[in-house]
Amino acid sequence: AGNIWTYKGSLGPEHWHLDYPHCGGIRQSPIDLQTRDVIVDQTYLSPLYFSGYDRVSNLDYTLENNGHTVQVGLNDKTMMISGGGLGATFVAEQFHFHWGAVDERGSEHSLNGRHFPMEMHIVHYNKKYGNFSSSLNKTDGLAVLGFFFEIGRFNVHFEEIIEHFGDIQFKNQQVNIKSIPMIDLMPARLTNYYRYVGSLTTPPCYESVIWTIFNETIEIAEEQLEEFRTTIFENDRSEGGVSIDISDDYRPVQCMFRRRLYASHP
Ligand code: SG7
Ligand code: ZN
Repeated sequence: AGNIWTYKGSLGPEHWHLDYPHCGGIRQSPIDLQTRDVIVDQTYLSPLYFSGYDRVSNLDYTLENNGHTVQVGLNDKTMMISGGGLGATFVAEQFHFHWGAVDERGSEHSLNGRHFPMEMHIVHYNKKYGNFSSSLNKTDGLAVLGFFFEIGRFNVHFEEIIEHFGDIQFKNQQVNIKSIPMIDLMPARLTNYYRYVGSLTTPPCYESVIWTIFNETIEIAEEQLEEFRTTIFENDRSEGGVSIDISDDYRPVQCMFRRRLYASHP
């Protein structure tokens, strides 16, 4: 099996399953969140409990261009989530983004068929497996929190990330940045969310993710989104020549098959 994949062309999402068989499974992500079909369970889907999300951490964050996304590594493992029907404690490992070349697309999940210009994923691993890589392929290994973005006011908190994009323009570049309280990067109201079981949205597409997608969006200015679109490239600096931007790094929505979508709110 090869170990390269892309979002376009002959190594694109329609072909991932050839080298990564899990990508052809029946619990894949992302999905279209159809609010008509949700099962509302306000007792089970209580508000999540966030621990350490309101503090700066002792260690810097690691901002990285991995050729598929902009990723921020959370180096001290002090942020955790529990409750909200997760059934375990999950430790925050990293967060990253999926964005479009234009405002009409970019998010991986959609809400009643509507896509958003960007989506952020905070990836957590199940504390009982001890670390991220041991959790990757376990049924209850990962919990990812998803947030949609909408174009709006300038977001000072995300600017603390965006202002370093000049140092990670090319694949495999990374830079340490000052930690930011995670709560500052999230919407104010976190009580309303959708829940379903799914997968990693990139190869190897392991079906190991409990997905939580929040109803409230994050505001970001068009000019800030433009920085994602125009300054982050999928190629190595050494390749020279024309640079290809990472925009449209989203997987198309997958079939629900027999799964159910749950919501914490009517
Ligand atoms: C992004 O999405 C990266 C990946 C991540 C993948 O491409 O952030 O992270 C690493 C470490 O390469 O894969 C295993 C993993 O976290 C898929 O994550 S997602 O399902 O939340 N989109
Ligand atoms: Zn993601």
